[in-house]
Amino acid sequence: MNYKQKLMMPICAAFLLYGCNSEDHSTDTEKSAEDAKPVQGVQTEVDPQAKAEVKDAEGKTLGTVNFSAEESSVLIEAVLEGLEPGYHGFHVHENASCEADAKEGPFTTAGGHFNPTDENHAKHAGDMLPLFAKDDGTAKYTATLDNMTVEQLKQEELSVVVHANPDNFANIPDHYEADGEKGPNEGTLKTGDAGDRQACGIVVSVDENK
Ligand SMILES: [Cu+2]
Repeated sequence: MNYKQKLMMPICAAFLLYGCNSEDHSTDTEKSAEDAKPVQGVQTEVDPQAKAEVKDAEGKTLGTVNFSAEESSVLIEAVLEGLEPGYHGFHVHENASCEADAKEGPFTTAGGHFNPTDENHAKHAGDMLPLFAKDDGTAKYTATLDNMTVEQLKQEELSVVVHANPDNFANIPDHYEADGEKGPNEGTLKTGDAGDRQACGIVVSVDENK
């Protein structure tokens, strides 16, 4: 018996009724209680100045994305659920419109990436770090970016889009070639090949909605 085990003995005696396995403190009960918890949005220390409630094409709310100013950067925090596990392209798009039944496909009314300076992907103001969903479909996200400002998010009538596929950030080296063209093609320079739009939320200024 090592020192740690000796130390645990009296503690185990005290907790005899409840069992004592120091490595199994996350019980099934705790886990199912967590699963049952509805998405409450993002709890942040700083109140966000802008936010987006993200819904899928069936109109189900997947969670909230919060934006707050952090010195000259934007702090982005999100808690989402109901996603396909893995990486998803995640951007601020140029229109405040999230139509699930849009003619061109769900959420195509959101338009392209927010890109006021006419750059290629991944230098758009609206390009964000990818979203990663765990096997249970939940994603907890924190990032700071300085390619856009909270003022733009509040004033420019924008939306947040979660894509079906990962974002390649147009990182297609010249040793890749398609149709005689080396590197990223026009579509890749616009979208990062992140694919269909699975969820969307209109960015609203929090001050105006209090
Ligand atoms: Cu996008």
